[in-house]
This record gives sequence, C-alpha cells and structure tokens, in this order.
Amino acid sequence: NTVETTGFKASQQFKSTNYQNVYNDIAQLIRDNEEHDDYIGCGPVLLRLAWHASGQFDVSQNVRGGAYNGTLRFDKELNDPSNAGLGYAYNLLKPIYKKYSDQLSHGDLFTLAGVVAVQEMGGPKIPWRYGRVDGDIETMPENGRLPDANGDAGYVRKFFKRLDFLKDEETVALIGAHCVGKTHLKNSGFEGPWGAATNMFTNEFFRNLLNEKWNLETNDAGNKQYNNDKGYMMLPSDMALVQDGSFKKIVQKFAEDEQAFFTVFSSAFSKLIENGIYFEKSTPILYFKTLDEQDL
Ligand code: ZEM
Repeated sequence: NTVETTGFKASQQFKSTNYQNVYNDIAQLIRDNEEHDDYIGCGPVLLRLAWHASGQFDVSQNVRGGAYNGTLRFDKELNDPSNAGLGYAYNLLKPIYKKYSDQLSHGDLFTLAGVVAVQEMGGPKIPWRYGRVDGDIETMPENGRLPDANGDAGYVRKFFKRLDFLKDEETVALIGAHCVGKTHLKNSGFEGPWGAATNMFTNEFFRNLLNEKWNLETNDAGNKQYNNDKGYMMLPSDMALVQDGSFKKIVQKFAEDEQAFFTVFSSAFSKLIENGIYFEKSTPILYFKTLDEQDL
C-alpha cells in the first residue's frame, strides 16, 4: 500500500472504531496520573510521544519516518537517545492498546494521544483522521533523525523544512508546545520547565521568551541552557526563535494573541501527524469533545 508520490494510503480497516471512546480512555488516563512528574501529569509526555512518533519524517523520502507505521513501539526506536523518557508514555498507553487492539493501530494511538493531551490541557481542537497501520520493523527509520536542542535559527528552519514545514509561522507554533512539561537532566541533559503553568496549554512560552531575563549558563550535565531567576529555562533552539528577525515577529504575534497561536498550532500539528499519509476524500475528519465538554 505504498504510493511513492503521495505517501502511504490510509487504511480503512478500523473505520468502525469509536474513536471518541478511545479519546476518552486516554483522557481518563491523564486524569488518573496527575501525580506524574511532581504533579505536572502525563499530558506533556504524551504530547512529546506523538511528536516523536511523527518527527522522523523526511519529505525528500516522502514515505519514510512519519507516524504511519507506528514504529515507536519497537525497542530499537524507543532506545534512540532522543526518545529517553518516552518508554514511560508508551507503557501508559499499553492497556488502551490492549483494550482496542483489534480495532486500533499504534500510529493512530500515538497521534491521538497527542491530540488528547493538547485538548485536555486546554489547547485548541485538533482535527484527526484514522488510517495508520502497524508496519513491521523494516519500516522503522534509522535512529538519530530528531532535532538537536543546541541548534540555532538556521538549523531549526532547515529541520522543519525536512518535515515539510515551509512557513516560519508553523515552525514557531509547533515549538510553542514547550508551554507544557519540562526538560529532565536524565533524559536530555537539560533541566527545568519553560514556565509556571506546566500542564496548561497556553501562549506562556512566547511571553516568557520575550519578557523574562535570560542568562546562558552551563548545567550539571555540561550543556548550555538559558535560565531565569524564577527557575524557568529555554533550550538554545528555543532561544533561536527570538534571535532571528522573522521568527521573532511571529513570537511577538503569538505572545499578544493566543488565539492566533492556537489556530496555527492546530493546523500545523494536524499536518505533522499526517505527514506521509494519503487520505481518501471519504475518510472523515474527526473532532473530539473533551471530557469536560461531555460532563465526564
Ligand atoms: Zn520538544 N523537547 N523539542 N517539542 N517537547 C523536550 C520536551 C518536550 C526539542 C527538544 O530538544 C526537546 C517540539 C520541538 C522540539 C515537547 C513537545 C514538542 C525536551 C526535554 C527536549 C530536549 C526532554 C526531557 O528531558 O524529558 C527540540 C530541539 C525541538 C525542535 C527544534 C515539538 C514540535 C513538540 C510538539 C508539538 C513536549 C510536550 C515536551 C515536554 C515533555 C515532558 O516530559 O514534560
């Protein structure tokens, strides 16, 4: 089912699955694990899982590296140093996979978990489609394709171009996901959160980039990161967004206008998790209700 020019064809095999039910089970998982990571909860790490399941895509190879084959389930990919800490997130999702295993693919589960995380943390609605399959180990891309946090603006722009993001606005919005969660020395060699509201999806990341006073310091792992006096941090690749004129204008816009950030994030994230997949017109575009919206 490979179409070299348009990507992998979305599978219809699980079209009768009730994906709102799967959404609800993942959302309940987030509620049940609120104590994770000193009460940040597991929303951020599930969002990072969805991103890393998709972020190996290379548009020049089109059909390889996106979320389609669900290869993040393989130990070899989970053991990519860039994926440190994501085994926890995968293990959290395993009971849900078991519950729906004859009705759900891993790629659909991983990407849907990202949608759930964003929405349950108060972020924008993200359109989602099913159709990823469980590809075998041969479909796994080689490790080492995820971005380097030490990169500058040129690196970041080039990296996101590989993911087929040609507009700076999309790149800046996607990195705005660093409004939630934190870095962990043991995972990445960086330490600290990007802001105060670590489990709420907001434009705080952009406001902090512009308004906080940042000092470049060497951390306990010997890596350089930007710190402020409130205990927040920025990666060098985050700071790149205010060191480049074009990026910075967009940071300013998103800092002033959260809705503008939400709109671009939603469409860019949806594209990210669908990269390399060809959907037939008949595949519905699904929007999910949050647990709150269902009075659950
Ligand atoms: Zn992240 N990210 N990321 N990111 N990321 C980390 C954590 C999280 C980069 C990066 O090096 C790192 C995007 C883009 C980029 C999230 C979502 C998204 C960490 C810390 C690093 C080092 C990991 C740790 O120590 O546990 C780089 C270089 C990026 C691009 C240039 C995009 C795009 C994302 C989603 C759309 C999230 C949610 C986290 C927090 C995870 C957690 O466990 O709290």
